[in-house]
Amino acid sequence: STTMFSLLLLLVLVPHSSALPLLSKDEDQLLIAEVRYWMVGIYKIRLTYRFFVVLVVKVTGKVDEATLDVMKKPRCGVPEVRGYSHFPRDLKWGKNNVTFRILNYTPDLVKSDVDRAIRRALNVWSDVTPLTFHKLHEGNADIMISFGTKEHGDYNPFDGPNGLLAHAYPPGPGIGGDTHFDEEEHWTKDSSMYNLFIVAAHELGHALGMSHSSDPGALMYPIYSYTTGYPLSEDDIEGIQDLYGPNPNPKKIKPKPDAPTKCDPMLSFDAVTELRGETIIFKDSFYWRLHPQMVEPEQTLIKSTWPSIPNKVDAAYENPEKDLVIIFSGIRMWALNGYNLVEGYPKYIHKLGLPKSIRKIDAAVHIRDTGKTLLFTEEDYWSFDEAAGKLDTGYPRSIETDFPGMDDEVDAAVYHYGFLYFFHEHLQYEYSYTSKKVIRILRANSILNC
Ligand SMILES: [Ca+2]
Ligand SMILES: [Ca+2]
Ligand SMILES: [Ca+2]
Ligand SMILES: [Zn+2]
Ligand SMILES: [Zn+2]
Repeated sequence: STTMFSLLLLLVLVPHSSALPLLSKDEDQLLIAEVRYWMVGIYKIRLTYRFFVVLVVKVTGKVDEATLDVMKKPRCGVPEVRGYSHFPRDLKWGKNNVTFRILNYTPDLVKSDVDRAIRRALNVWSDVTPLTFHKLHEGNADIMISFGTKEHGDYNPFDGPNGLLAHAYPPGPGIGGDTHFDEEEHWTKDSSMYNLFIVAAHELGHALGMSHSSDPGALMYPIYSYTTGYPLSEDDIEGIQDLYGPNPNPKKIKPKPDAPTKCDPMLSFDAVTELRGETIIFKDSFYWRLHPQMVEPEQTLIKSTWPSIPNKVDAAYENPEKDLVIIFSGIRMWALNGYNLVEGYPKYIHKLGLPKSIRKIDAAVHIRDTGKTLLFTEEDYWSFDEAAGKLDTGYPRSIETDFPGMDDEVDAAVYHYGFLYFFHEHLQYEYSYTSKKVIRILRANSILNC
């Protein structure tokens, strides 16, 4: 089983002698507000005039209050033009050639892998800016990189395995730009534990002047997720270019997509399912999680919760009797128990009895009252008997014939107290299972409180 990893990167005020200039009263207020935003109820903060950025990892089965606070997003109707943010007064390096030095190495990786991870992490930022990074082997570099445990020389101790992972100081003299990794973590070059390249790319973003982004697709979003490919999103690129400008010799890069915006009137969904009383809505490489007591749905990368599930989900349904959620992608399916993946998956969808010609399932929904699961494929649907573990005879049948008032195809479906909710493109059809007709048509994203 896989545990859900949420990495919270938190802005904290720490007592410290000042290598960075003191902040004005206004900036102080701004910082305090930002710190409250990230940290409500987590730490008691002693307010002084220094700040730096800490990477915290939390390994829990559930997202808790703290995570919810981190994930607060602007309300609907206030379009989020940009997600990124900088440090107060736009702290940045006043030159384009920045020096770095690796002071020591982790025993978790061979030396050349650490060198490569740091160089790649710096290249991520230099690809889109005029910045160049020159490595020093001795003396004082702008960005001093080191691994340390517990108290490691800056009065901001690490905490043993998990918890704090790393921290970095924004640009400035002395400790400014310095980037520290907790040696008690297990650093990897793959996805098995904390990927040094990904964490370094995020931390070095801070060392260049990037603060956290509210866009869950951004590298600077305060939740870690392992990704392959170029880790910056459009939001990160805009943010860093706002400080340093673009690369005069632009590199060919493919940014990670920004997260879909929930109140986009044309928003459609990939899959919708219940999960123990919550609603999970899949769209592209993200999902929203909506709890009945939550006003704001929270948006997360699929990969950051379930690294082995593909970036695109086709369909999903909950079987409450078995306490399982089945997730479909292409010809494969996965099972979740709560947020944990069930062993023995993925399995082929053809195990359900579907013909080999079916290459994907558009939507799936379990009807609690009948014990049947409906599987929608293009203009047809099938009925799977959960108790018997096989498809019912007489299927497939036409969607248009059996669900009058509905479109002939379905993107996603979910069942609630005798009503079926079909999603197709930007619309949602509320269908009464008992009176066999469409009761009303809504915007698809009204489910996200838009
Ligand atoms: Ca420095
Ligand atoms: Ca730690
Ligand atoms: Ca779908
Ligand atoms: Zn951070
Ligand atoms: Zn440190």
